[in-house]
Amino acid sequence: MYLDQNDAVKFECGSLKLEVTNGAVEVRLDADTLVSLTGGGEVKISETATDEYLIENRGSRTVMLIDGVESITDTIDGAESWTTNDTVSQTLSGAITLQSVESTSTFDLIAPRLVLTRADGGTPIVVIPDSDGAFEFTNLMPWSYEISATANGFMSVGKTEFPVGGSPVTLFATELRAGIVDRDNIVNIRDISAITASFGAAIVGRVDGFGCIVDMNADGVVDVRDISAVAANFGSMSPLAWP
Ligand SMILES: [Ca+2]
Ligand SMILES: [Ca+2]
Repeated sequence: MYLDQNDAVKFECGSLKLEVTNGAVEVRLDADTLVSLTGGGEVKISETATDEYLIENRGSRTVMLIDGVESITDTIDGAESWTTNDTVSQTLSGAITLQSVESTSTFDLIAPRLVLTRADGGTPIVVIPDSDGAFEFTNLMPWSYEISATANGFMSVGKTEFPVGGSPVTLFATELRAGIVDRDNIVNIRDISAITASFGAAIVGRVDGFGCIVDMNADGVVDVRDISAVAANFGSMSPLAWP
């Protein structure tokens, strides 16, 4: 795979030869490695052994080799050997808010989480947002990912199959909507009824005697703010799409 800004790239997969006549190019030599070459010139990359490459600057202009993870910037002068043992690093950031929750000091009770998974599977990466709702995933390998934002009592928000590539990715800020009271995935009359039954009650831990989450905004009391937050989402189903 390569990203070519000016169609001046030739890439031969079999012999792993890359030639750049000018402009900037990023090329993924294998699934784990991304090399950024910036500047003009003519560059040839050839595989000299398994996971070892020879990069030759054959032009008259300076060519920079940027190693992803350690941010090494090297000027290629003549030829340089290079291996693929480095891991590339990229960041994905964004911010979430929770409907009806004015103070993020209650985040601990509500436990929002961001879960990131490679689109082709693998172990999920879980991040807890900061006290202002901001989150960041670091040291990501450029790949296609899926993300889900979850919080107890709130509908999840998810985004599928989006790329994280050569530059940092910032997702749109998103609000998680209230309504997962009885813990099924649809907001309906049973959820409203459960909150109404606890109206005016002081609640510890957001939950009533039946295990329903009735204090949506985790302020310790069940009142009109909790009911109206859930009623606003009547008929909605979790998960919702990330904007
Ligand atoms: Ca429900
Ligand atoms: Ca409340």
